Amino acid sequence: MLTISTDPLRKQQHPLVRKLADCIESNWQRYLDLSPYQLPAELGYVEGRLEGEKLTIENRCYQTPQFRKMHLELAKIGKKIDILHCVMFPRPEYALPIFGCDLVAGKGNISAAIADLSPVNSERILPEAYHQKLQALPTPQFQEHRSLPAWADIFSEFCLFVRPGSLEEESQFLSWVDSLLQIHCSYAANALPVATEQQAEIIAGQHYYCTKQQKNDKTRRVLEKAFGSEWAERYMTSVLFDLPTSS
Ligand code: BLA
Repeated sequence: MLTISTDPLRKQQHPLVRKLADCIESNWQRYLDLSPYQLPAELGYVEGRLEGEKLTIENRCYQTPQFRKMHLELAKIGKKIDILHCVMFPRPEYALPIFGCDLVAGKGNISAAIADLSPVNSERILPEAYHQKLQALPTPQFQEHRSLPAWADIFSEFCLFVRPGSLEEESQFLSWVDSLLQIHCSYAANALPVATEQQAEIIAGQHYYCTKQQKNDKTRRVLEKAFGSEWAERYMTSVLFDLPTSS
């Protein structure tokens, strides 16, 4: 078993970022058989400067028999902003949705908290087992829901995109993500591979997902300002949302 050690950046981050990172990793450890995943050289840990502030990015990346890449990224911009980004990309042999989560925490408040299990089959529907379990969960209650930008047609009907406004709402977001991960990781651990003919459809669905995520200007702008546009393009297409290839 691969043991996950705690990293230094996490200790300095917003409590919800820290708790969410711990929650993600403990679900991964509990349900899945992790091995390391090699990110492109020199992109594991990066530092840049953004408007006089230091931007630090720390990546953790694993793979399992069912997932080609499980990526957890923590970023910090000076003392101002803490970011958690996480995506679990299934291997094309498995008809599984993509788990994705992004949390952007400002000094006093959290400006964006989003989590989803996004279907990538041509019908764009989740497996029935997911549907049943997600529907049975208590609906989380938030004062402020945020509306999705135009590129975000990849998300499921269960996508949660909110601005948590209190500790109570923060812990509701955390437990919602914990439930998504329990449903997803326990199902994936027992999933069977699909027929070879179905893999092209899964690859196409993951391509579509990545292409859309690469259109997130807010993420791109942060990276461009700190590292330049070429670097940002390379990072978004090779670390954050690289396209799957057939195995
Ligand atoms: C929004 N993402 C944002 C915002 C920033 C980042 C600064 C704006 C916050 C706000 O509007 O309040 C920045 N996110 C980053 C950076 C990284 C990152 C720099 O991950 C990485 C280094 N984004 C994802 C994933 C999802 C996602 C996996 O990476 C969803 C599953 C969604 N982020 C997402 C969405 C928005 C966002 C939908 C709002 C975009 C908008 O309103 O235009």
